[in-house]
Amino acid sequence: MKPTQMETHPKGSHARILLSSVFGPYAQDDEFGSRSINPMELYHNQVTRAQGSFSLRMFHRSWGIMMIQENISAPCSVLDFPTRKAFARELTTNHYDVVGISSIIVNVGKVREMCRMVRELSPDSAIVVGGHVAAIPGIEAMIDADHIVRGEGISWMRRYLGEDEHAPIRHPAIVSGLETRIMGIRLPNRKGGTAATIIPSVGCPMGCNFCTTSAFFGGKGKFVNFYETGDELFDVMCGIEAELKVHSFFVMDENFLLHRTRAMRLLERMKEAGKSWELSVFASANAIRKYTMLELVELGISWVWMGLESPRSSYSKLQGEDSRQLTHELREHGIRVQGSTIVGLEHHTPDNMVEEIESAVSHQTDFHQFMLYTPVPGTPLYQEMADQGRLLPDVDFADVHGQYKFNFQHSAISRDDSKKFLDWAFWRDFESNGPSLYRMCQTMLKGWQRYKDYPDPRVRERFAREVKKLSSAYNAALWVMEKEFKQVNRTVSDRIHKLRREVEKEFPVVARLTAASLGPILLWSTRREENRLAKGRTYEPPTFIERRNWVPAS
Ligand code: B12
Ligand code: SF4
Repeated sequence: MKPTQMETHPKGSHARILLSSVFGPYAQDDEFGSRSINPMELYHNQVTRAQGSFSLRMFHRSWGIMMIQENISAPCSVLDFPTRKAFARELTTNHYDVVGISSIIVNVGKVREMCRMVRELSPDSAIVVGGHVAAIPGIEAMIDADHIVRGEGISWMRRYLGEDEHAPIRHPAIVSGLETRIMGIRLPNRKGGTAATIIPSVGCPMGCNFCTTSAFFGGKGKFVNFYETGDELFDVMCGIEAELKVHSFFVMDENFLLHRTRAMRLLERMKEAGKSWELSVFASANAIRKYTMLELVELGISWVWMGLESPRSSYSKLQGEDSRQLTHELREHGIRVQGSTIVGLEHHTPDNMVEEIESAVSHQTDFHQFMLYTPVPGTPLYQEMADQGRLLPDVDFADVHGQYKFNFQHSAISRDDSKKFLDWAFWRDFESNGPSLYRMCQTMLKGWQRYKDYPDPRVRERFAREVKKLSSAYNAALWVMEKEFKQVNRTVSDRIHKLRREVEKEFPVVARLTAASLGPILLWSTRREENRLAKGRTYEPPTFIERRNWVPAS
């Protein structure tokens, strides 16, 4: 039974819905497609994974199903990060008319198993599968689902339940990161202490040929906007600020700064209302260049995730940009930069790969993500590789995530070497630039020094808020990093020392006191963590169950 065309559920908005992410545990090798190299952690998976106990560890909820739940009026449970047992228990203790499973491509094996479980434990339920997994060609034959949903899911689910698909989008209050830990310490879950996630749109109109999010929501020239204007966005952010008591927002929009009119209207509203917000955004270099540094700073941009593809590659976002200069400038203005570099582009060879990685590392970003060039199902690149017969047969989808080995025949680099280059890139960035936490401290201090007397009180307040951490706990962390990094790279350790002295000059009493009191404890926890990691310690997210419009089954 594999109809994918639209039909309305007979119970409409009275249908009882379960929306689930795929089951864990995630950070281990198993037959369902979990891989130890592919944990459910943003930074440790693809950014700071070579940084040992200095790696930033945290989880992020499955926002797609949270958005869908918030925007339908049917009784609905969201089950996030279940175990197989928890999923089975939920299916058997509550009767569901519809079971929605959200997944990305790597987890297709888990989707298959979950569909099987639904058929066995809740045979009357209709199964709906959505998220990027739906882009796999021939998925209909791989899993036993009733509906496979490609693209935007809120409007699909509203149509399926006979609701108004064009109704305004309500935004759930989402705490961005969970169970953050670094240097062996789990940070306390203080209300308002973590950013809120805001999702203004899905997709990206730039349409780079390898880009899966762009392709999934329509490709070049297309994307789905949930909030068109700065006014709408401002209102949503005010609501979430009040509910979660946050000043900081993780803006989950593939290219937030590209939409200048919306961003500038948001800035106007922030100024009128005296909002001292911090925004972490994804943006391409040419979109960033549409703003002056002061505009970015006043808009509260404090962290930018930016593609830094090789200057020799053909991706339009870097044309004419000197990305090294831009990175430097942003950091000088207190804006943390997370660079993103692709390893194994078409023009890469064993002879130029080292030089290309060195060029990426020389950007001296705060964070650096490296990813293998990967044709992912649903993208133009995948089609191209398939047409050229270059996709490698027998590569499990569970291994197609860009952090392991090529899934295609590269013209010059072997599959095994792709992993070696990728691992080396992470290591080289860590070794020559130091822990990301140290680099962030550098950027924070620069921002504070430049803007502490700025005329706009919103801006002063923001930098003062950030620097509070630097003058206390982060200075203790600098003391530890300086000590521990001596064994890795003495020059970097000396640089950390210099930064610590500068911090202590700005904040002579607090900074010294915290380094002296908290430093030794952090040193102990860092070393303990290093030992645990060496013994194979991994981390898993907790399971969540959240019900909305809920009525117990009769
Ligand atoms: C947050 C995030 C994560 C979080 C975890 C989220 C989670 N709980 O699963 C973390 C950081 C841990 C993570 C990890 C990984 N991620 Co990730 N992640 C994202 C990110 C940045 C945001 C996802 C999001 O919430 N988007 C906003 C929501 C609204 O969109 P959405 O999820 O697509 O949902 C919409 C539709 O897809 C649909 N939909 C979704 N689910 C369902 C369910 C039903 C029933 C229906 C009807 C519809 C539907 O409706 C939603 C609303 O329109 C995306 C990039 C992006 N911009 O989307 C990458 C992304 C999803 N991740 C990706 C990848 C590859 C990974 C990793 C493999 C890491 C890596 N090496 O790159 C790991 C996998 C970890 C694992 N073991 O599973 C890819 C997926 C590629 C693919 N085609 O499958 C993406 C697209 C990034 C990219 N451009 O490459 N990720
Ligand atoms: S600019 Fe970034 S998000 Fe947009 S299509 Fe290119 S890679 Fe994807």
